[in-house]
Amino acid sequence: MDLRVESDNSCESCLSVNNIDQKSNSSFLQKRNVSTGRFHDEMNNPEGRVLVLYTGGTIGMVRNKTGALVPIANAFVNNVRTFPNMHDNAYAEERFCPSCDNCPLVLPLSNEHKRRVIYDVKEYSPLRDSSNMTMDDWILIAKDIKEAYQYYDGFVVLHGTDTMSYTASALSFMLEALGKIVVITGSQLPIFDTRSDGLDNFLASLVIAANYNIPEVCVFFGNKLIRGNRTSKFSTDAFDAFHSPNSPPLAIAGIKIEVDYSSIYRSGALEEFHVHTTLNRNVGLLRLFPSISGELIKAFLRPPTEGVVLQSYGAGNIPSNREDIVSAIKAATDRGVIVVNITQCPTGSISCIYEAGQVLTDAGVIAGYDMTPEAALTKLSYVLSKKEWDTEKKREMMQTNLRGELTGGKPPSMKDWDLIDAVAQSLNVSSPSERYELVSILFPAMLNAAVIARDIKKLESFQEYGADISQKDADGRTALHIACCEGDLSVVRRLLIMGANVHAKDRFNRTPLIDAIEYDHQEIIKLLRQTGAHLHERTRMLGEKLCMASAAGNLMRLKSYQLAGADLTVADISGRTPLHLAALHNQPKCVEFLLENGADKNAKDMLGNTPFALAELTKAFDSLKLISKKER
Ligand code: ASN
Repeated sequence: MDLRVESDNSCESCLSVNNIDQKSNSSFLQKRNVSTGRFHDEMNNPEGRVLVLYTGGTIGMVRNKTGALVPIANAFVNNVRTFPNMHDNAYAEERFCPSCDNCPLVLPLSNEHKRRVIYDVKEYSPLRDSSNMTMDDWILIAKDIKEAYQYYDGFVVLHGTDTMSYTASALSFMLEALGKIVVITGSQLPIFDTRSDGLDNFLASLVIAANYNIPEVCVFFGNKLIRGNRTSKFSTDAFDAFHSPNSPPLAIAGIKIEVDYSSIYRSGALEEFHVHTTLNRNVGLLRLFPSISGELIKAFLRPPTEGVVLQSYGAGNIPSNREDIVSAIKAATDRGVIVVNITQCPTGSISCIYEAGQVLTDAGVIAGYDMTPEAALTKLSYVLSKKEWDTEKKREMMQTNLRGELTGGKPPSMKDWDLIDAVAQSLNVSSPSERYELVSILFPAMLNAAVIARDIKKLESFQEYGADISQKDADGRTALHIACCEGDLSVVRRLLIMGANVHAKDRFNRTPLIDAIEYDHQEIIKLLRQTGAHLHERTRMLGEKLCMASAAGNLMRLKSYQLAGADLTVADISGRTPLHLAALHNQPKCVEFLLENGADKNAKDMLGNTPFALAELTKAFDSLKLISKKER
C-alpha cells in the first residue's frame, strides 16, 4: 500500500517523502528517480542527495504551553522550511517549483563544500522518545535505508539520544556490505530552541552525509563523527554527550571537517549492499556486582536465553572463589548459550592475564575484547539470528571484527604512518594540520600512480602504510576512478577487495561506474554492479547521454549503459527517447538493439512525433523497415 501523502499543492516533479507513515512500503521511492525538477546543469552544479529518517527524540520536539517537550507530527519539516540556515527557499524555488509544499529541502551552500545538499525528510509515525524504541524500529530503519539506497548519497537518522548507541550498533551489523554513509544524530536541546546543539548536529550531519564516502554507520554529536558501534551515551546534559573510548573519531568538525581516513573501516566484500532483517531477541546484558547471587545468574541464563553479554570486572575477571557462578555459566555454555565477556570499564579490553579471568575461559565464555555493551549485545542478537552459521561459527564471529566494533588483540602495525612521518620530517612539517594536508596530497597521488602502473603490490603496501584506499585527489577522484578508466580488471578487483568505495563521486559528479561506461570497459561494469554500484544520474541527464550515443550509432555505449542498469527508454529534455534519435539519424543497429530491449516505438516527443515519424521525415529507410517490422 502506498501511503504517500501528497498535498493538493505538490507538483509532479517534487513528490515528497515527507510524513510517510512508517508502515509504508513506499513505492513512492521509485518515483524519486523521476524527481528531476527543472532542467539542471549537474556538471557545473553538483548536488548531494540525503534522505533524513526522522524517528523522534528531543531534536525535533517543540515546547507546549507548559514548557514541556513534546513531539508534534509534521511540525519538523514545516518549521525547517522557515529557517534560512536549514533551507534555501530561493534555490529550491528556482530548482524545483515555486508553488509546491512538498519540494525537497535545500541547504544553503557552504564555503567548504561546493556540492548543494538536497534533502528529503521521512517522518516516522508515531514519533518516539528513543527509550521506547525496540528491535522492530531498528528493522524498520534498515528496511527504509534499503528501499531508498540507490536514490541518495547518504542517510541521516534523527534519533533520541538515550538509546542512540544501541540503534547505531545494531544498524552497523544489519546493513551488510554498506557502501554509503549513515549518520545518526540527535540533540540534548530541541533544534528550534534559541540555544541548541541540535542545529550544529543536524547541519554537520547533512553536509557529511552528502559529501563524504565513509561507508559506515556513524554517530555525529558534539562536533565529532564517531563509529556508531563504538559509542556510548556518556552524559545526560553535556552537548558532548557521546564518547567512543576505544576508537578515535572518524572526523572532527571544526572550521573544516577533518576526516581521519586511516580510521575508516572498509569491508572489501565484493557484494551488493543488503540488509539482514532478523534479530534474535533472547539475549541479555548481565553486569556482575560483589555478592551477586548464584540464583540470579542461573535465572538469567535459563531458556529461552540464547546469548548473554557478561560485564565482568577490570580486564575480564569474576570472583574465582565462587563455584556457584562458574558452574551456572558452564552449564549454560554447555547447553549452547553464547556468553561474551566484556569489561565494566569504559576504556580498555578483556585479557586473560589473571586467574580470575581464566576461569571464565575454562567455563566456555568467549572474549568480547573492547566492545561496548551496546555493540556486544546487538552483535550477539545479529550473530545468533544467522541461520546459516552453526554455534562454533557464531562464537568465532563474535570474536571477529565485523564492522570495526572491536580491536581483536592484534596490535596496530608499527609500519602505519612511518612513510608519511619520514616525508613530513624531511619537509619540516610538524603541525597536525600541515601533516593532514600532506597525507591528503601524497597518498592519492601515489595510489593513482600505482594504478596506472598496474602495480598491485605497491597498492597493497601503500594501504599498509596507512593510505585510505578511497582517498580523493584535488578533483575528488579516487584510485578506483582511475582504474575504471584504465580498464585493468584485476586492478579494479584488487581495489574493491581492499575496500575501495564504488559510490565515490568526483568534482564532476562522476562515479567509477560512469568512468567504466565511458571507456566501455564492460567486464569492469559487471564487477562494479556486482559490488553494488548503480547509476545515480538524474533521469534527464541519462536520457541526454543515451540519445547522444544512439544518434552517433554507438551500439557499444548503449550496451555499456544497459549492463550498468540504465533504463534505455528514458527521454532527453525534448522528450525524445534513444529510439527517436537512432531512427532520426538512421542507425539501424541501435534501432534493433533498442527495440529488443524494451524501447517504446509509440513514444511521443514534445512535438508529438514517434520514432517512426522522425525516420520518415529523414528518409531513414533501414530504420523505418526495422520499426515497422517490429510493429507487425
Ligand atoms: N529522551 C530523549 C530520547 O532519547 C533524550 C534526547 O533525545 N536527548 O528520545
